[in-house]
Amino acid sequence: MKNPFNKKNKAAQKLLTVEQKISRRNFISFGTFFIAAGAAYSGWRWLYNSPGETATVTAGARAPLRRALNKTELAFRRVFSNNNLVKTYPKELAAKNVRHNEDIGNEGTIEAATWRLQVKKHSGELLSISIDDIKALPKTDIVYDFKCVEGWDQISHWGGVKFSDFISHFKLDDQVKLQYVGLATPDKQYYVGIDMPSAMHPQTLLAYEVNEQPLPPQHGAPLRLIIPVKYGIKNLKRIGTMTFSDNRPPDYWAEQGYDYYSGL
Ligand SMILES: Nc1nc2c(c(=O)[nH]1)N[C@H]1C(S)=C(S)[C@@H](COP(=O)(O)O)O[C@H]1N2
Ligand SMILES: [Mo]
Repeated sequence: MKNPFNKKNKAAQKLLTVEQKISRRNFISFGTFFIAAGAAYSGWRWLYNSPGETATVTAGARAPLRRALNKTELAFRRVFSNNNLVKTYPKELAAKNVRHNEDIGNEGTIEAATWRLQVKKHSGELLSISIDDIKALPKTDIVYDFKCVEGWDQISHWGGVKFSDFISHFKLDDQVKLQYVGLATPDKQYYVGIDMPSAMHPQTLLAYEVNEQPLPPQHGAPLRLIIPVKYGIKNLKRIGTMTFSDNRPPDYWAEQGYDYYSGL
């Protein structure tokens, strides 16, 4: 029998070159892996040791992370258009048991009959609007995939008045020339700031229904924000006040380090 490792054996030589190739490839891929892992680790160390941002309306994030978030916001805002609609679904696909998340500023129940939406114009002038005033406006429904930053999503069905219809009905057109709208719960425990283009997006609703039924307390009765172009954190439940400004309004989760824009 021939010695397969005999150098004069051509087949054996081929075999050896294949094995050499494999071992060279192994060396390269492991090497690349260790270099990449090392780079990832030092990148993480760099981020971890970098200073926190100066607390303003956003706080709690490492400065380089906040810079990156602000850059992605600019990129998002450049491509944002009110003609880009979030995907919608037939209502049969909407969840029957709508998931319920956190309730900061939305604990217990409040009396819808005495509740008022307090709209504070930039001039300081106040409007006080009842839920019946809002329900008298044309109703819009939307069935879309609601997304929470915590990693769950659910197709759900909401009904209410389009934010833009609300604005024109209550003659707030001069207010929406400002850059932001601020919303807060009546007790001011939860609050969000929304850039005006997103607020005026045609799918943004002041919602008072879920699955064609009045909103139950845990979903923000009597009125909540449904803003499909944003993550769940911006969809404030139990709206108490609305303000308009050119500065970013305070935002509960942005103060905890989350992205201010939180766009989808
Ligand atoms: N007032 C108030 N609104 C809120 C919250 C909150 O804690 N308080 N949580 C937000 C978050 S993180 C999510 S995901 C949605 C959840 O809405 P749901 O309970 O109707 O599913 O509400 C948003 N609106
Ligand atoms: Mo959320």
